[in-house]
Amino acid sequence: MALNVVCLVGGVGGAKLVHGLAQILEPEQLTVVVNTGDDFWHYGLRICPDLDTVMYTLAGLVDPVNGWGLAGDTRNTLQALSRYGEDTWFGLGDQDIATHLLRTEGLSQGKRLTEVTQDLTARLGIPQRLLPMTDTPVATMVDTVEHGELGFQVYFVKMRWQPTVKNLRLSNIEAAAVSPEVEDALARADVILFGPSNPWLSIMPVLSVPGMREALTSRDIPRVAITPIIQGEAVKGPASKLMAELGYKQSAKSVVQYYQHIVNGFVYDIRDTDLQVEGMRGVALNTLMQSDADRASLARQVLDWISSWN
Ligand code: FO1
Repeated sequence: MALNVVCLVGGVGGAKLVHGLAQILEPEQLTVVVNTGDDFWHYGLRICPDLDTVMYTLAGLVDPVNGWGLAGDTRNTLQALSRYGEDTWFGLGDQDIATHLLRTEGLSQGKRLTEVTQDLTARLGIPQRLLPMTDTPVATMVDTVEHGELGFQVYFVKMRWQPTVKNLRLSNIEAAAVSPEVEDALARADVILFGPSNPWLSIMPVLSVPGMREALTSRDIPRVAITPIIQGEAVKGPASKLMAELGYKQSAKSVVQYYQHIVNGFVYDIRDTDLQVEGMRGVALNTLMQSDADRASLARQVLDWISSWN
């Protein structure tokens, strides 16, 4: 039986697992639902960093060092902007700008973000389905001790996630809805995976779309989260620092507890011990994906474990 897998993700960590899944599943078996809380307008362009990170990763075009942006890209446009005296804090590559131009053009023609994304992925030859979590523009706002409320990219990129986070808010989320494409993918899913993305910054926005929790939990199927935390540390990014600031203990166990009412299985790392949580299935795997082979291996082991459930 062909298994339909839906994977919810944010940026770099999630994209790695998606790449692993893409290596072992037929393209029509995989749908990726991506966080759009990080999206923003910059120089008149609509930028969707997490969608682009997953798209470039699946296309084999991603910058292998950063994990986002395009491999071999240049920064001539940014240099020209600095000549005008602009503070070029957001690292837009010249080729990356082509993506933002086409996306912005598509949106200005009245297309939905889902349609624009389908068009971009098709043109890059990506056969898997890549879906934004919603078509409505929403924005993760980060309330900080030092600077008050900041837009996500200002907090994350400009301020290098150094400010102390007090709270997170999703602007315009009340106007958002689950798209027909996400609804359909979830209705046909045999397994839902929550990628090793930041639960608060990347997955929480997805779960906050009105109707999303119901769509995720309406049927009794495996819903499995993969830890982004190994031995209390984030593999990449501010997850661990943020946990402490939001009052959680810095451990994978806090991630399980955060997901407790939405997932029924949890993949923690082999380096962590004693993480079995009552009422939830758990397994320890090597979740540190350092090579393409690691990605495929983790994806295979997660799906093999899930198929052993019944
Ligand atoms: N992340 C950075 O840390 N610095 C950057 O200058 C930067 C530029 C950038 C440009 C396009 C893009 O699609 C992503 C970019 N990112 C950058 C990554 C991105 O902002 C974050 O990784 C995500 O929003 C968090 O998942």
